[in-house]
Amino acid sequence: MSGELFPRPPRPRAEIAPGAVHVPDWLPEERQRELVDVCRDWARGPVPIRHTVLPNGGVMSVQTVCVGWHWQPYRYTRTAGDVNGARVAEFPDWLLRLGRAALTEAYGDPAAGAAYTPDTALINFYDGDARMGMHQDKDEKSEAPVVSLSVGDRCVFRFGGTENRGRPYTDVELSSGDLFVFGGPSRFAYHGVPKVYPGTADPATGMRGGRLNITLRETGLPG
Ligand code: MD3
Ligand code: FE
Repeated sequence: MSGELFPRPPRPRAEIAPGAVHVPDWLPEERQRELVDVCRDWARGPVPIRHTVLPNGGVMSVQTVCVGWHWQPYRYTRTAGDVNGARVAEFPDWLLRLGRAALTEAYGDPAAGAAYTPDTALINFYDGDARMGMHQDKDEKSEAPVVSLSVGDRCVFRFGGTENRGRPYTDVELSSGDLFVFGGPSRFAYHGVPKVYPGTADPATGMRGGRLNITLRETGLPG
């Protein structure tokens, strides 16, 4: 069996703000399935996936596992002192190449792709009730773009300005296989995920429910 009962029409690529490029359906289904498999492995360890605890005592509804460097608010470390103390999994070479290909595709600029050296991946898992509030990502000491890959359930991605978390913002629906790159003036924009649509994933991706988002980043930290 292949194909979908209700195929969705192709969506055009869009630059929603300077440096913020959405490339719908970039990842083929087979590559999505491979990503789901490897994320499932990383979720088991060496540092198991967890709900990140914020300094104010709040607990994120999203579950996160990291590769290359471990992120906790508001720093990157090699070991996960807030989980089990283990060293995070190595950032694999195939993921570096995937990040370069993503940047080349989004910006149409092979030189920008070749210069990109992401050294950490944050893998977020959203069940039906998980959300991510509006925030900036500024724990990285590099201004290099962030590459985002979505797999599984569709969501509303909310993109705002760089000054504050309020309006105006642009809402974009992200679907399984979509690529989004945030560079240049968009790198430090506020953004969030106010809604996930449960049950909208194609089971062929290997997701049994929920949404995965993989972001690739340059930490700017030494080796
Ligand atoms: C814009 N993740 O992990 S991906 C995050 O879908 C995060 O899990 C969301 O926000 C998610 O920090 C959104 C899109 C995204 C990721 C990083 C960005 C947009 C960004 C960094 C700067 C600007
Ligand atoms: Fe973010």
